[in-house]
Amino acid sequence: MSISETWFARAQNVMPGGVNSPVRAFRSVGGGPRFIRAAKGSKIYDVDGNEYLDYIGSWGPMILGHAHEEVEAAVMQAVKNGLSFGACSEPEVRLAELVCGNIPHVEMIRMVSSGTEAVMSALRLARGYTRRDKVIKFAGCYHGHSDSMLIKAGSGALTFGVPDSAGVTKGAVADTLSAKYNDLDNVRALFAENKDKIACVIVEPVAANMGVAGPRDGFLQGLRDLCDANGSLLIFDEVITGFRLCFGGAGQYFGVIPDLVTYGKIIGGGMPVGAYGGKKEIMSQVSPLGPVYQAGTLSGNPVAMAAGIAALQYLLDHPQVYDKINALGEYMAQEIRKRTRYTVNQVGSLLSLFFTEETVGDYDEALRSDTAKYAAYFHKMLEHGIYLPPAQFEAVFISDAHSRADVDHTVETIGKVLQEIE
Ligand code: KE4
Repeated sequence: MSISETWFARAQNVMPGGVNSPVRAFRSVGGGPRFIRAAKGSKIYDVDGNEYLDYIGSWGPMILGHAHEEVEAAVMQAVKNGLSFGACSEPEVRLAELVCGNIPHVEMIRMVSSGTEAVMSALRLARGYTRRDKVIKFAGCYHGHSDSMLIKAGSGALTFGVPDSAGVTKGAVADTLSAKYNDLDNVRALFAENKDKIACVIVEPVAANMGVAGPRDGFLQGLRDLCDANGSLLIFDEVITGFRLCFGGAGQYFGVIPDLVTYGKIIGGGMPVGAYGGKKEIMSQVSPLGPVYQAGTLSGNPVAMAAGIAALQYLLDHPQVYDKINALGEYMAQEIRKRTRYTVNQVGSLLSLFFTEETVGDYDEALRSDTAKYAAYFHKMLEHGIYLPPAQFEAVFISDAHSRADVDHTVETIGKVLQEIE
């Protein structure tokens, strides 16, 4: 038995599925997860001493690579002053000023501790601000595990949401409507069917939880126009795209300005941080200033803030990081396309290889992928020391620590592996 297997056996005795987040259990690709003991740059190291070239980067936070000196130094320094005060502190103001001072459409921000918490709070704020109940999300987009977001994909555009998890009540999803990504007509129909009842549309401006599927030309602007025409708010869930496509995220990258944004991952530099923000007029509705309640013991935690400040400051001081990782993403996608007939979607430093030859622009199309083939591909790549997402419907994340040589080695291996599994 490998040491990872030994640890996984122990883990399953005391944690559901042996994990603290389902995707880590390798259930959609089979086999047992690797227990990771350390990471540095673009590499991770498991408890059996294996080295892997890592394309998960903790699912997005590690845009600068693992164990970045400046982020680690900032955390070590902050720790010396104590771990948590439950009181106001300078670091939370500094991180808020870094975001609001550099992203014009975020005039005010509230820190929380995860992307889920950011989305849950932003939805409550949109409902409180508009005094409307219904929200529109898109099939295949994931916005964390708050009840109202766990509805069956494609649960019928004109009917109530259907729970997609045990324990989520019909009532909890009754006001959640599911639309088709990249389909403005579908959204238009929802607005027509629910006149003056829709508080907001929440969207991943680049879908990355069905695998990567970018917005088709005009889609995001179309959502902006529909929200304006109907007095609804547009929420960009930028937990993945925020500070990744460019510092200003999808709003800046595509030139479509949301009313609210949610953040996670990169904003915490690898520590547990989420946030939601937007126009001051809307954010002023949040407690204690306004009637929309939201709170959190570890919100604005000074050690987590120190990591976020260091990561975002580095990105502001080194904008060339974006040129590099976005160019590497484009290069990797085009090199993979030379080696397969399967579909490769890429936006910036995010990409996915789908095991289908058809286009993938929405969830139904993503579901045409051959997930068994993906599983075989995943394990062969793992054997070659390349750690990809253990599920077809996730994204590859490229970091500033990845080199052109890393990508060349990866695409050559992909070429070989695809031949082996065909
Ligand atoms: P967290 O609560 O996991 O911090 O964020 C939830 C979330 C919200 N919005 C988007 C667009 C997200 O992608 C996520 C979480 N992303 C997944 C990766 N697909 C996290 C990995 C996991 O669940 O373990």
